[in-house]
Amino acid sequence: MKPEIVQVGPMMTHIEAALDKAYIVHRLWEAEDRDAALAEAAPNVRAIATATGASRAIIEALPNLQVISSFGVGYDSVDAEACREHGVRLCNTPDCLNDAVAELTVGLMLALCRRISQTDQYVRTGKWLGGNYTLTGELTGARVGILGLGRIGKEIAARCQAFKMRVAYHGRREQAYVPYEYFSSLNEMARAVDWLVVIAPGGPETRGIVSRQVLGALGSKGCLVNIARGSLVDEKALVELLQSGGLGGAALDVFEDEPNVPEALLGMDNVVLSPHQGSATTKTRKAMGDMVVDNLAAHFAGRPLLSQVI
Ligand code: 8YV
Repeated sequence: MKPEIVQVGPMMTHIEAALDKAYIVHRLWEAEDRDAALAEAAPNVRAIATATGASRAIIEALPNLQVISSFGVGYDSVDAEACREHGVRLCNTPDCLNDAVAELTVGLMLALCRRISQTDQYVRTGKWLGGNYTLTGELTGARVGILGLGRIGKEIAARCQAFKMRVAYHGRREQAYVPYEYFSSLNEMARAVDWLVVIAPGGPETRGIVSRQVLGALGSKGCLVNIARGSLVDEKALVELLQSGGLGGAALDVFEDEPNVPEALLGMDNVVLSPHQGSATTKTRKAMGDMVVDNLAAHFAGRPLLSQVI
């Protein structure tokens, strides 16, 4: 008998095909009456596969739930507290996306600093024929502060070093054997750097930590890069400081209310916008999907999970 699982929302084709092979899959979004479908399946369901999180309501609707396999390294959309309370294991898809996310981070920094979107438009619209584009900034020699020197943060740091930038970091604690300057205060780091790169996990603990004060400390020449979660940044303050010139620029892959982006950002020249593309390469998303499937397989075979967070 195949184990029964719930899939909360659509996932990549290769994931769904692999799930169908191994499990009876209840695809909630396809049901006419989602709640009725969930209630009917509930007694036999032992796992959830999801790319869009799992609420307390769904976790508590499944009395025999053992494991949640979540797509993505960040699992802030899964109710971790409810998992702990009900003894549900939670696994994510770390590491396989480190390079893709780090690569896009540096790409966004280059795009902002060297005005790549604007210069592309400059050529396409024939403006070059009328004269050269204005001079831009440069990453070389600039100072970057990384908020969250975890696995992805370290890949970003290494790439920044390759660009001859000076790297510092802030996190809950100083790390041993890390060749970058540590700031115990985010505010002080923001004051000291030209670029602030946000790559700490989302969730209640980090909500709003890139506050108006931190953005103000980064200052009129400073640039913010957010490749983590919109929830870490005070988006209202960000917009206001960009408008007033209190902050130099921003490169944003994530937003508070995706896919909605504050209207005011759309017309700004000192802003680069990206639609949550950090891990969105064919290669990386395939690897993440495989990990969702492999974590479930490990669970049902009684082997250790590949990446257990709870
Ligand atoms: C994905 C991400 O875009 O891994 C993460 O935490 O934010 C991205 O890799 C996201 O998980 C898509 O569901």
